Amino acid sequence: MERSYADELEPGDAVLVKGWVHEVRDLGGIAFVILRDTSGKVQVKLDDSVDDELVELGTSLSRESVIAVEGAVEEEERAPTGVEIVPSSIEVLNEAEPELPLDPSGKVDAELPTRLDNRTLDLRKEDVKAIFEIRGEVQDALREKFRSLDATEINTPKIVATATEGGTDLFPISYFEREAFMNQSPQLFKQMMVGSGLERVFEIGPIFRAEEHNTPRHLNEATSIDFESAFIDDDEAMHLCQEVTVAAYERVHEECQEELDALGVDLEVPETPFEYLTYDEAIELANAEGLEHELEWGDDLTTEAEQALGDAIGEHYFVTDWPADTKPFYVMKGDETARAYDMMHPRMELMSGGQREHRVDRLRDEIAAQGLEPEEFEYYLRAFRYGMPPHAGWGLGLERLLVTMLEIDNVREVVLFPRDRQRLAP
Ligand code: AMO
Repeated sequence: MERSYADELEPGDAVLVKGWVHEVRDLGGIAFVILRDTSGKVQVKLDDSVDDELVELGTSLSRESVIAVEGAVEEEERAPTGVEIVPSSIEVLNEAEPELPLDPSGKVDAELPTRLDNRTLDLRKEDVKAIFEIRGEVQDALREKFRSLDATEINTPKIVATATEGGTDLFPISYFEREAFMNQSPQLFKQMMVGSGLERVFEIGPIFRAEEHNTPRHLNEATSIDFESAFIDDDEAMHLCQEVTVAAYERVHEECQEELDALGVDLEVPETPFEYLTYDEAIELANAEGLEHELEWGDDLTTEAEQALGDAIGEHYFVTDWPADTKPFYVMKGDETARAYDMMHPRMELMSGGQREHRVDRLRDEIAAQGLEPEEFEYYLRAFRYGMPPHAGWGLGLERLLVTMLEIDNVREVVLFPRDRQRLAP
């Protein structure tokens, strides 16, 4: 018999359902096994209309064992889903140990490390599962949006020869007889692609950062949504980031109501256009809010400053025209400022990007000015010698997009198996 799911059972059906034992409720004289599958839960009734052997088997099942139940679906007003199954057979496919490391019904809270150590059990909880359903939906929405913008999806190498985002948070690995690194971002490769026949590209993929400290917003392996396009400038790039962000919110708003309910989130699609502040305006506004550590021109925005700005603005916003020294070599620079922009959520930075330096001589000088060896970037610089269009792009953190959208405190919550200073398995 073909398998049926818990959420599609109609009175009168003869069905086979498969899933986990969520709970056994023995009320004496009548008992219920609550079976849970990916679609929901259904009650299996064990009373005197059912074989004694089946009642005995059903009431002795350990929680979270995997079972297959065949039987008849009957209407039952008092059942949570309005129906119940009267079983003709129950087969134990896999028995769970009686002591569970955490409670998948969610009635008893567990600490995050316990949950991450037992992620499969943790993901049986409705709210945790909802996060990853939404994460999948967001990635689908992003791909659809990028494709509607004529961007080609690319996959760039994750084992690389050079750093792109500064040398301190780099993971070295041994690559046969040479030293190599885990990629900090697809930056150099996505730029090379806008000079190829592809012109406009995106990638949703892992980035690796050797962050020394555990924080609720940093991971050592994160997922970056990267975009890069030939023949656009900073304004258009920022506008596209806004559009892509809103497309993700809209999809979740339209398609994920059940998941949002499970998380208790009342999602509002952000209002557009997002506000634009220059860096100068941002530090002035932040200082006016009364910071413990006042910002001086040239400082990066501190967490405290980001919070003050977020409180003052209350919606997504961009910060543009950063001091040249705060930005990497590949961003186009004027005398004092860089044509760089960040997109912020009131809680934290979500995206960084910039108009890129496409003039090879200046790019080489910038690499050297940052204390790096231009020779090591020859593979990248070569692409700029044979026709590189003006271009711009950005990198948006998927985990930060999700935690801000879903009002979650810690980025680890939205990663199946997060990597941080302490955690390398599972
Ligand atoms: P940046 O280093 O600012 O820029 O990264 C872009 C965005 O990626 C996310 N992110 C992270 N999320 C979690 N944990 C981390 N350790 C982490 N590091 C980065 C953030 C951040 O805003 N190449 C440029 C982008 C570009 O210019 O196109 C870059 O990597 O949300």
